[in-house]
Amino acid sequence: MQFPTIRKIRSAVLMGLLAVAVSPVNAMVITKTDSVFVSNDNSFTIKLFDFLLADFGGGSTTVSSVTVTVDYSKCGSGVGTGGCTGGPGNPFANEIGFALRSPGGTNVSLIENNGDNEDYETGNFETFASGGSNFDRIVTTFDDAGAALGSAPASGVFAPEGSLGDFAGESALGVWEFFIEDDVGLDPIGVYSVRLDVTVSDGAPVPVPAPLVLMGLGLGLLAGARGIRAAR
Ligand SMILES: [Ca+2]
Ligand SMILES: [Ca+2]
Ligand SMILES: [Ca+2]
Repeated sequence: MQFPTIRKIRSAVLMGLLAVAVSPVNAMVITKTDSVFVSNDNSFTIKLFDFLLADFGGGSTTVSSVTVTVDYSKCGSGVGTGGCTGGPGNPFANEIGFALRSPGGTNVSLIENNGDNEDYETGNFETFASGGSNFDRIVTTFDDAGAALGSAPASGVFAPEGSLGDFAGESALGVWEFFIEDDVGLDPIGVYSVRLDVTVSDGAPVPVPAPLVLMGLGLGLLAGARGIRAAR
């Protein structure tokens, strides 16, 4: 029997290292949905999402990313549990404010307005313009990787005004607050559901205990030796 060449040994060591590098990241997504209809007109609502220790299955509680999906209508006349009611008119989408606050107290604006309650928002401007007609059952997912927000509500995946990445590294455990506002009288907003998807993760490949690293190297060497035998 021949000893493995230097090249075979080198590839065997690389295989061992690869076995370490592909160890999976310990990540999971926790989803909470509030489907209680609320309407606001010159008022606001705060929806609470309680993330309990049991939700994490004994895994990490550290936030790596967050997305928020909102099903809503902004109406030029009335709003009900099924959508806009009455004639279209101008729904004044510039009145909308959406923001998310983490259990740690970090605020991220999703849609900005420039009036009334500003405790949860971080800017003093209006995301959307006035004009158009009923924005009926708009379903928007806010995701930092989404498209740029336009000047009017639209269904799809959009990046929020603030960065949901601001929550990364915080604890997901506790009460998240979702802020919904319509800041001028007439032309109400109706919200049908709010869904939070919070991904928690250890943030890096799970550390592999030393014996497993050695085992990976050993298996790599074995495979290398087999390779030599097969080649002969
Ligand atoms: Ca406001
Ligand atoms: Ca504001
Ligand atoms: Ca209004």
